[in-house]
Amino acid sequence: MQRILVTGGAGFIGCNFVHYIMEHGSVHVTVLDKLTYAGNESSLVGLPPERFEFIKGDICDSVLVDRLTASVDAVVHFAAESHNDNSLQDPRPFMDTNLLGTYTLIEAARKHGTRFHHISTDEVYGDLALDEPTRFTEDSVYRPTSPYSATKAGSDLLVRAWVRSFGLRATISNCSNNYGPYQHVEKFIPRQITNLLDGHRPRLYGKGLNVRDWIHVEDHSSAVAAILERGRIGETYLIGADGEQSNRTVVEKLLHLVGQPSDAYDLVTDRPGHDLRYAIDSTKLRRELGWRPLFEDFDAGLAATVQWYQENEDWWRPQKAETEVKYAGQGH
Ligand code: NAD
Ligand code: TDX
Repeated sequence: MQRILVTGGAGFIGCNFVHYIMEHGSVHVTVLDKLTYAGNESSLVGLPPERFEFIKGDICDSVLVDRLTASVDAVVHFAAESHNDNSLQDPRPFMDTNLLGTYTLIEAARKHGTRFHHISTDEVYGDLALDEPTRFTEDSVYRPTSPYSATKAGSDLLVRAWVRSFGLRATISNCSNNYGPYQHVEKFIPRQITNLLDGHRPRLYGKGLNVRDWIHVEDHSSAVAAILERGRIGETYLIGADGEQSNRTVVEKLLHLVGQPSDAYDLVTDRPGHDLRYAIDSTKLRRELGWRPLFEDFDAGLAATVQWYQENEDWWRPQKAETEVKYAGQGH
């Protein structure tokens, strides 16, 4: 594979993937990104210009998407409206980008016979009870609960239909919660880290008992690279690193890292419809493609992430105040 188009490459996971794939091979990358509030071109500085191109544009722009898709060997599709809380305030951009944007891309990939990889989330499977050991597998039933997860589920189903009806050469991956550098301060871990750096208390929704299955973003990148290289067309792969933690435990670990008492947090208004627990069984990916996560020590990964936000205030500071104003309006 010589040339790839990465949508949403100025976002959290997309930019980490671009850095990863360019460091681990000789591929040429074109990023297509609208630079919404969540996109940041500075996350892509330092890439070799002879192998990298940035295009500001919308994945719903069929003329632009058609032209870019025609000139690459593969499309890796990260672009999305990605935040559940935003989807509860205004679902419309989620419909446009996650559904119509994906439709626009798969139509172009179908026309040009381009290999397509669709990035999705474990949230399409709904949630699991807190007190049972069950985990999601590729055979779990789709039961999305929020406008965000419903549009991601819809986009997955579009890709599956295009594979079956039109022979689209596509794969899908559904990953658990990512953490690491370049994540927007609206998301749970960066919000709490930057609150602490600002001398404010972490804020837990409800009682803080909800569980997320954390994976370091670089492990997500290596899994996507493996699927792109060796995944079977038409298949779905779940990506996870056995990283289940309650939100309260994560906050207690962060407080420990900055030398504060473990109860120095606030409980705030819960998210409506808040999914209780996500957990991924990634056996298929590990057995079939020989993938395994390298960041298995969550405490070490969390400490490195705190250090990254300490050292990169210039990157996150411009978004912090407006993000907190938005949350204050939601009682969070
Ligand atoms: P993000 O919000 O940080 O980044 C999204 C990027 O997409 C931004 O750069 C934004 O400018 C761009 N974008 C949005 N609308 C666009 C449009 N219409 N046209 C072009 N670009 C557009 O999101 P993220 O956390 O990096 O998530 C990336 C992908 O991974 C999403 O598809 C998301 O559903 C999926 N995912 C995320 C997680 C997670 O923990 N964050 C877990 C599993 C799957
Ligand atoms: O301030 C907070 N306090 C809090 O307790 C915030 C922002 C969140 N939370 C809770 C809600 C969730 O239980 O933390 C957990 C994680 O919240 P988010 O970072 O908003 O992530 P989540 O809703 O789990 O969704 C994420 O993982 C799956 C990504 O945002 C999605 O894009 C991905 O699909």
